[in-house]
Amino acid sequence: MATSHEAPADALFLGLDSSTQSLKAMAIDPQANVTHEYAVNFEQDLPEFETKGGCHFHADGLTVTSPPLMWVAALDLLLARMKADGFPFARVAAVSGSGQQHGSVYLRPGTRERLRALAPDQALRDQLADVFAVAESPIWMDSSTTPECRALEDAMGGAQPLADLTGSRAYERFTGNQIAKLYRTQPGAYQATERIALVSSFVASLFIGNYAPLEPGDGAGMNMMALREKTWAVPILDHVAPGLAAKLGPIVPSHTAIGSVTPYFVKRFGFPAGCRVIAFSGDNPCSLAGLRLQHPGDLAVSLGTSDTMFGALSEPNPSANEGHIFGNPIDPDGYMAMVVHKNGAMTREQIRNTHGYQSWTAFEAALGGTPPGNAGNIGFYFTDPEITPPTLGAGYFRFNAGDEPAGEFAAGTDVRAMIESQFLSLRLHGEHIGLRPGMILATGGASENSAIVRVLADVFGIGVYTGEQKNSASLGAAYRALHGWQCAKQNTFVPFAEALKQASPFKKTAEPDPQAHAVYSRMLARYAELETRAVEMANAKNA
Ligand code: XUL
Repeated sequence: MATSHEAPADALFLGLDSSTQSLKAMAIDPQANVTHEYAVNFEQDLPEFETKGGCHFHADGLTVTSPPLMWVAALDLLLARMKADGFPFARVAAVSGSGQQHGSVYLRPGTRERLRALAPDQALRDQLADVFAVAESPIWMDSSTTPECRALEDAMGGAQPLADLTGSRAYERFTGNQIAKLYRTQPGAYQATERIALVSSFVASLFIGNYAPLEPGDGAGMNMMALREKTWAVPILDHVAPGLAAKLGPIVPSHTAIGSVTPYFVKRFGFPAGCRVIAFSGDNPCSLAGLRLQHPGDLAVSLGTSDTMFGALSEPNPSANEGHIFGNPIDPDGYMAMVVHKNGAMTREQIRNTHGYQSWTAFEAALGGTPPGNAGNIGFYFTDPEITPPTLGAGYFRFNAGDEPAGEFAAGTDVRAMIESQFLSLRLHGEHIGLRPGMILATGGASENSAIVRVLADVFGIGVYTGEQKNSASLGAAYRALHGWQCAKQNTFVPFAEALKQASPFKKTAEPDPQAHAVYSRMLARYAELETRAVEMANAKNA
């Protein structure tokens, strides 16, 4: 079988990441080593768009948008910086990209022709300022579409049937609900739209000089794609707005070469004329690629501001109560699932500070000084209303070994209850949607704390690998450029692991203790019951 050796030794594969706050580029060589990195920060580098962290927060407290022209201007600036730095565009064999999920771009009739005929002596922003039917794109932080969400679930027979069909119940940020709101509140703008793109496919459109198709990784974040068939769910489109299918265009497999870079990029920057563009995907799917979660059961646990667990799976089990299932961007027959905890790092810091620990070392010593299972003490720590499990209110709820509410825990008990609770919740809710780990890759700040990683290994009963992989979305986009290029070259699907086999392996940093794991497995049913009570208590605080 042909391998990545077939790429010319000096070939580069370029991955872009158009995220909430910045546009990044990362280039890799055929052995998957990172060779170049660049970034444009929207707020700092493009102050004329007057964003906070790339966003416009509206007065209603719910609506959050970004100007799509800013994303275009960022590409101008990024490529200009790369050129000024002497980046060897002529060596780029393929480009792919990542986009913040759910955000949508509304393009006027004739945009396709404008993209095809871009003048190479002018910036993109000067040529494309008037192609947007909607000047402010709704993005993933928007939560203004609750009426549309309830209407969609009602139309589809409930939240669970919608989840079964699309991979998620209705969520405010998901694009179908945003389109329904646009049609209701600005029907003229909807009618004046020829193509609705996601952030990912919009940036891809700039590169190919044509409307770019969607793929199932990002497409699943719209509440409109039939997850298993990877085609539009026609009854949903009919419900959302008239004439929608024509505005959305097709969905193609993620590894598809969707075109070559348009002459604009060849003439202005020196890309080779045959440089392939591989379908762009969402940032979570691209992170899955960037962390090389290439087999069902490969999971990443990202311990950051929010804690996220996501991974590859072959059998999706969508739930109306937790998580999302998306298409898998590196396996056309597979899926990826994701569980998000809002209360991650801030809660760890809160408990650390409450008990006066001056360092993470002291916090970890306290964790190490208490036994796995915490002598039956269990706590729930919703510093903010939680996403998984969904709560309306916040609060800390502690229970003793007799299942009675306990006001306070001693410091060490509290530290352990909080860490165990964070991981038991990931295990419980991950299992509900089919995430059963064969290996875990821990990333993010807290993955550097070995006592915390040890609890993670014990709760799941498997070894944990660590490998701080910053910018996993742009790296994943670069990997996907290499992978898609291989597939195009061989005219068939090449396993991602085969295309990336030269990438350096991650390091195993924790092995589970079988006895501790047995304690957690016994604890899980009780934990689930107490969680129901804690959620009721949190909701009552909000009532
Ligand atoms: C995923 C989500 C966020 C954005 C961030 O559903 O809303 O992770 O993708 O860019």
